[in-house]
Amino acid sequence: MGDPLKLLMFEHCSLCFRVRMIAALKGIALEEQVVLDDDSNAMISLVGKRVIPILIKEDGKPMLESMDMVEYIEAMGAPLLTGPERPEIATMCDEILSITPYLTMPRYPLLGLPEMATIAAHDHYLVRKLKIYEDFVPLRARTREFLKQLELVLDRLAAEIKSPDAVNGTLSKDDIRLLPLLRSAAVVKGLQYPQKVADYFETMMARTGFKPLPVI
Ligand SMILES: N[C@@H](CCC(=O)N[C@@H](CS)C(=O)NCC(=O)O)C(=O)O
Repeated sequence: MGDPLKLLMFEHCSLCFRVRMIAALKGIALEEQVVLDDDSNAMISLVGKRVIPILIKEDGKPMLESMDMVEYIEAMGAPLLTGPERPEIATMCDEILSITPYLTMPRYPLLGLPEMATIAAHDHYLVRKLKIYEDFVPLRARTREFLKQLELVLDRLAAEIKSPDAVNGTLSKDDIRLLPLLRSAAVVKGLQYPQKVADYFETMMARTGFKPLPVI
């Protein structure tokens, strides 16, 4: 037997949470290593570029692509993601993801997350993101506008949730796509999930054993 699986990750990263989620649901040991945002070398020295998540397999070899990591862990022991996938869920995940970064990115630096535990890492994150996004203060001031857009998608999602235990009734890759996005969006104070989405979010988070992120 080799070393346990190790995940290089950011706490706020929804792609990382896909991997943490499948490992937790399957009871597979996964060592979590949070990378400081300014520690590009931690990533580059392993895979030649700055990217997160990185899974270090039992043989010490790194693996990229979160869904490949999910499939790798899913192949261990009894299958868990046995339910059907529905294209409309993947499409709604894309729609959620087209809105949530405007709400979440300007909030993550305020949450005391371990990837921003030093002022250098915190500011590295800000400098990176402010190259892509509008200044965070005006963005946060537009919270109501983005929440309105998001709530329209969430209302449609609520109508598609078949069970609080699994979006399609039985666990599938759609749950791996969806739950991490709901975990991220839940950092926004004032966002009220429709009842069926709230039930799904709470049930699924409890199943993973992870606490939600702080809310601001
Ligand atoms: N397709 C890849 C995408 C990985 C990705 O885009 N990761 C983002 C973080 S969520 C990243 O590394 N961004 C560069 C950075 O943080 O500097 C996957 O699913 O794992």
